[in-house]
Parts: sequence; structure tokens; C-alpha cells
Amino acid sequence: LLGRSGVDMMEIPRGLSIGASTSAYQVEGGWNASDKGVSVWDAFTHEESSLIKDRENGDIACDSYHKYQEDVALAKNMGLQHYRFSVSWTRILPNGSPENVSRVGIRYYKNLIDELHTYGIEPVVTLYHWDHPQSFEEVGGWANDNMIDYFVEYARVVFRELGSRVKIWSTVNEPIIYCQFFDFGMNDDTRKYRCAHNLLKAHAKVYHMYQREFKDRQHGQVGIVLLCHNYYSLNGIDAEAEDIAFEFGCGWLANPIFSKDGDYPAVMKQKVAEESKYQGFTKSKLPKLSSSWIEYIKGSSDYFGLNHYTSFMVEQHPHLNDSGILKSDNPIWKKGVSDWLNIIPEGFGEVLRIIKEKYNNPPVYVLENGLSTTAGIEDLDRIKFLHDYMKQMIMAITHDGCNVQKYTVWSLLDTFEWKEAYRNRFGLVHVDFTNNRRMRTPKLSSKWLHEVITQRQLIKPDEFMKQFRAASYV
Ligand code: PNW
Repeated sequence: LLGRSGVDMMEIPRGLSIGASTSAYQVEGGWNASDKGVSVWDAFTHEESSLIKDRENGDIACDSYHKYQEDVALAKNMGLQHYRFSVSWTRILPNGSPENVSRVGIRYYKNLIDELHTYGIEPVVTLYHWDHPQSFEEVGGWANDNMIDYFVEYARVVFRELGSRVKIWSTVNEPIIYCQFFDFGMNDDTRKYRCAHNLLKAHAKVYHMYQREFKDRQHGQVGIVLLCHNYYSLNGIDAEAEDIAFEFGCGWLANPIFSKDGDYPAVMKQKVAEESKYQGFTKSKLPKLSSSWIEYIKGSSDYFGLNHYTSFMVEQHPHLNDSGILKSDNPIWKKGVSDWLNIIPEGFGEVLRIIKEKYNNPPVYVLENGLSTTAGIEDLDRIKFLHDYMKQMIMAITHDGCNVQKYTVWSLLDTFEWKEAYRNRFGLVHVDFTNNRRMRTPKLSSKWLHEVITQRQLIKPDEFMKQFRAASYV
């Protein structure tokens, strides 16, 4: 469609793999297909539908359970080099027990992965994107320490069954977001810290289990995926506020895993201890990591899985919460349709540089980045978003030496966007959720991304539109 043009165009760095992402509950549907068990999201959307926009659920979602070949064909036609998806715990272990592995569930993922390999698309597989068995939730969910070993048992089955086909694994997607916003228990601080504590330990145990039992034969990588926002101080000079906000978000689990000394961030330990005392607790609400856990967790990730979307304004506000940080938006900032999604491309470069500095320049796999819009095919705003964010990322790579090796758009398809259901659409491909066929239509952004990948050039949105319009007339 487009010839090589524009001498001032930016090249996609050699070795940077470009792909797109989804997660099981958000796209698969088939919620009770064959022997699949009930996950927390099945139970939550069925029992508390009033808490979800339009009382929707993921029972069918994009129906990727039946239409995975179409999804892979869409990825292939876009030229995607990798595809990130997650496996559903209850599709593989219907009642959570590793004694009862669903052959049908395993078959589904083998088929999906084989289809990807047929077209040379690398699978990047998340073990846990928030959809654990409902039966485990009934005994406390991630606040219960037993979850750690349940997760290890599940992971072992997945490695055994699928590990010969997969070289890149992620343990957990955005543990902190899960514990902060989606944990189904009571939402108090103590529970939130316990939840993250157990997810961190569960991650590390799975990492070491893979090293011990599978690495020799399967030669894969195992990592974790963290959401890292960027922060700007409201008065422009409070660097401390920016750092505290970062440590209470990204740093919370990045510090134990990726920093030289390990453990929770010093400022977090200090602030939570102080605030706990102030609130009358006899000890800190933040659980302690013993020195043996600190050593065990440190270095337990082969890459830094990064999800990045947005930046916030911050100011210090003692006793507002444990961090003493008040987040806000700058009223001049443009937004996606998700209320938290401020469009700040420069913030992406900042986050990449912070990760490089704080954690000794680890290999970074960007596993989510994208924009939410309303339904529609002509998504010029998405093209502009992806262009502007990728440009900042490429500058961070070429000017600042950040070690970014993968870039992944959220999302391949419009999906079930959790409590926002089907309204907020992140897809490169439009899905018609009003019709049982769940028809897929590539948006303009998928054509743009295809050109970017095949030409290895970051094509400017207006340049693309000019040529696209010219080509559509012939
Ligand atoms: C991520 N925030 O969640 C998840 O990994 C995806 O499943 C989800 O669909 C995607 O981003 C878009 O929302 C986030 O409040 C949830 O900043 C909340 C935030 C960011 C990401």
C-alpha cells in the first residue's frame, strides 16, 4: 500500500518485536464449555451484575474459544511478530486440583499455539490474568496463603502440558491492580497488602520451580508483568512526591524483584509503618519479607514485563492514605474513554528511563500499551496514540539506551473491559458484540500497524492517511 517515503521517518529498532495482546476472560467466552470450572469472574459477573456496565459479562465475549483461528489470521494479516494471551486456570484445572486436568482445555491452548507457530507468530503466555477458581475465592482468595501453592501446582501443569511450545511465560498480570481494584474480598489496606504479598511469593515460587523442573528441557523465560505509571508533581518541583508515587505503584513489586537490594521499597516500608501507627495499629499493615524471602525473590524474573498507559499529577497530602499522595489530572490533558487514561506520550519515555536507572537496565518487554475509544472503525486517534507513544519509546531506546525488546498493543480485539464491559474499546480490530457471530473488522489502526511492521518505519499518521486515501481511490 505505501512506498518508502519521508526521509525524516523514524526506524523501528532492529530486534524490537511488535505484537498485540488479549487475556482469557476478556476474549474467550465459552465460560462453561465442556468441563470448564467456574472462575471468580464467571461468578462475579453472574451474581453481581449490577456492578458491571450494562449488566454485561464475558460468557461469550469475543467467542475466541471458537474463533481462535480467525484471531490468528487477523494477527498474521497485521504482520504481528508475537501474540500475548493468557490461559484460563479453570479451563485447565476445572476444580483447581492438579489431579484433574481438562484434556479439552489443554487441547484448546495447544491448537491456538500451534496455529500461531504455523504463521511464525511467537506466543507470549500469561499464566494468571485475574481469573482464578471461584472455589479458592470462597476460602479467602489471594489473602489466603494457600493460594501460593495452588498457583504453583497450576503452573506446573501448564509448563508440563504446553511448555514445549512456549518460550516466553509471564506469571501474573498486574498484581497490584488486581489487589487494589478487583480483589473480591473486603477492600481494606491490610488485605490489599496481604494479597500483593502472596502474589509476589507465588510469582517467585513459580519462577524457581521452572528453573528446577523445566528450564533444562524447555529453555524458556519466566517473568512478571507490572503496571507502571508516570507521575508529574503538581508544583513542578516536588521530585519526592513523584518518587513516592512511583514506589507505591510500580516499585511495590518491582523493587523486591528487580532492585539490587530487594525487599519492598524503603519509602513504602517507612510510610506504611508510620501511617499504621498513626491509625492505631500495633504493627505495620505491610507484611514483612524475611531475609530468606528477600533473597529468594530477588532476581526472579528473566525480563521486566511492563504495562504502560498513562501519567498523573501528584502532590503530598499527609494522612490522606498510606502513601500521602494525592493523584489528579491536568485539565488540559486529553483522555481515552477510560477515565484513568490520560494521553501523555512523554510519560512513556520517562517510565522507561526510570526502570533503566532503578533496576539496572533489565530487558523490558512492553506487554500492554493502547488507547480506549468508543465503537468504530476509523480510529485515527488510536493511530496517533500508538505513533506518539512508540516514538517516545524508540527515543528511549536509541538516545538513552533503554533495553526494550518487545512492544505489544493492548488489544488485538475489542474485549470485555472488566467493569466497563463492552463500552471502552482498545482493539486494533472491531468486534460486533450485538451479533452472535461476533464479526471482526480490522480498524484503520491495524492497517497502519501493518505498514509500520512491514516497512520497519514509524509512519506518521497524516502521511498514512494521505496515502491511504489516495490508495482507496484507485
Ligand atoms: C490493564 N489504571 O488493566 C489490564 O491488564 C487489561 O486486562 C485491561 O483490559 C487493560 O489494562 C485496559 O484497562 C488496567 O487504572 C486497569 O490505570 C487499570 C488501570 C490500568 C490498566
